[in-house]
Amino acid sequence: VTPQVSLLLAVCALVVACSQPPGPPLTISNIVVLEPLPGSGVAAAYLEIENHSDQALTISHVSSPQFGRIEIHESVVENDVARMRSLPSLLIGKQTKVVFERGGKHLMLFTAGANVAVGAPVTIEFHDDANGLVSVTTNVRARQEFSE
Ligand SMILES: [Cu+2]
Repeated sequence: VTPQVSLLLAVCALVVACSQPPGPPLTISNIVVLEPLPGSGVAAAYLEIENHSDQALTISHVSSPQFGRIEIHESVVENDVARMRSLPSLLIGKQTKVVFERGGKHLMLFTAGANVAVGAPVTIEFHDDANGLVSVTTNVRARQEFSE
């Protein structure tokens, strides 16, 4: 192999590496789904969602086979009173991570199915406005287990 050929091979390897399809544009991590409040069928979830792409993405809809409806909520303090408001969608800037945590953004999961209990699997599906879908499955956690 001449030096020219090996240089050419090295360049090809670089080009291949760069042209490989990127990973998924959206990833979900550190997801925690807390058991529904007793008798309410309403659960909360916390997570991190990251947009690895070079374009902003909008989460337009969140769903789950185990719940009737999921809303994106944000806790805000107005006149010293903590309130939650529902966000119709969530814009995630390019190369940006959004954290859902206590006292901030969270998912509110309504109308839990009969199988939703501590330890049971729950799948949550995040739909973006570019027809993307990211699905993540985790097990329901006990509230006391997660309290600080
Ligand atoms: Cu809420």
